Amino acid sequence: MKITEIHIYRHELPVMNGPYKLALADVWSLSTTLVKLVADNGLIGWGETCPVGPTYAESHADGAVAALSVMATGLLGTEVLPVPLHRRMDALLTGHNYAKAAIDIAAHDLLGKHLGVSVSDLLGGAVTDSVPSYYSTVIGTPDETARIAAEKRAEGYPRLQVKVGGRAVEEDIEILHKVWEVIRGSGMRLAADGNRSLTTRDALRLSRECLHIPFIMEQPCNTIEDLQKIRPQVSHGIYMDENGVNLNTAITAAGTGLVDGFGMKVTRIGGLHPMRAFRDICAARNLPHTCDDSWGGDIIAAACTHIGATVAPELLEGVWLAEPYNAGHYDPENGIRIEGGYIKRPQGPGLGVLPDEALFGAPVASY
Ligand code: 0XW
Ligand code: MG
Repeated sequence: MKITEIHIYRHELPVMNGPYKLALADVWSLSTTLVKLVADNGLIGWGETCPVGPTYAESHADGAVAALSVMATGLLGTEVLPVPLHRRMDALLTGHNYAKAAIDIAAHDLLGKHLGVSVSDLLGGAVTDSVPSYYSTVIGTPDETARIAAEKRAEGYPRLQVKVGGRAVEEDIEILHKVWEVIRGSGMRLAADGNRSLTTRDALRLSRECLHIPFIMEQPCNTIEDLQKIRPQVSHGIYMDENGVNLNTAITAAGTGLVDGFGMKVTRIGGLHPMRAFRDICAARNLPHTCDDSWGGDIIAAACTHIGATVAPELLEGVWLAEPYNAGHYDPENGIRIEGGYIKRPQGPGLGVLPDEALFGAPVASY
């Protein structure tokens, strides 16, 4: 099965009850990029990539379209199989994992449809049909964040990620104390995500002044060197998120014991094929991790859910979806939803999601 057509679409995803407020960015609306691959047997596969604004990571919406356009012509005629496809993409363009991921996801969708199996089967096999999610708060006041924590605990979320940073560390410390009062004893796991924003000075204070609260420090500071600096001084576990830009950085972080786990994004690492290798490296070192993406609709949500369903349950920290912030679904019937803190694994071949193409309008580019 070979690629015969590539169509690229742009679609706007306004943030419901926005903004989504991170330490270093407020986002009101996200521009997602969708890829439709058509194969020589007439089958269609969908992929998606949606950076959460231009400052979260080294990725942005226009960059995705540009990178896809650089590769598109050279991908026509390529076998729809992950290994030759990634080799070809790497021969056409260095880096730009987040754009390659959209092609990778569409290829997995196509291949699953072709073979009559789900994407999780392609990735080695699902071990659950009910995939845990987690709730991520926005940067907010201590009382408001504690109220959300109580609400999400009651809804059944097994994990909460509290955003910290971008303000006085005293406020973050207060938030973690208040949230812990609300969730202690419930079994709900807790992460404090600095999204690269804390100085090492403040990260050390956050850990020291919350000694009794068992949270994970997720990407507290900006660089790997910062993480190396605080690592021997903090008593909390550290997860790497934004610094894990490819398999190479993930292998080093896991292999040198720099981190205790990862927040991982399917698109940042280049798609489901490298994500599968990442999953297995983490399993070899007994390291927990998430299977997320930074934003997106039903296509990216299905991709994250399928890979999440294949992770050893004791190592899966959850699959985060932008679904609670999205106004609707691409697939009104089989759209991916979080219910009671868990996501049903999509059924059917491929991703198990069939987008209503009319939503996306005309392609911005076709090859
Ligand atoms: C909570 N997320 C998975 C969604 C936003 O893109 C930020 C991200 C994170 O953990 O950094
Ligand atoms: Mg994070």
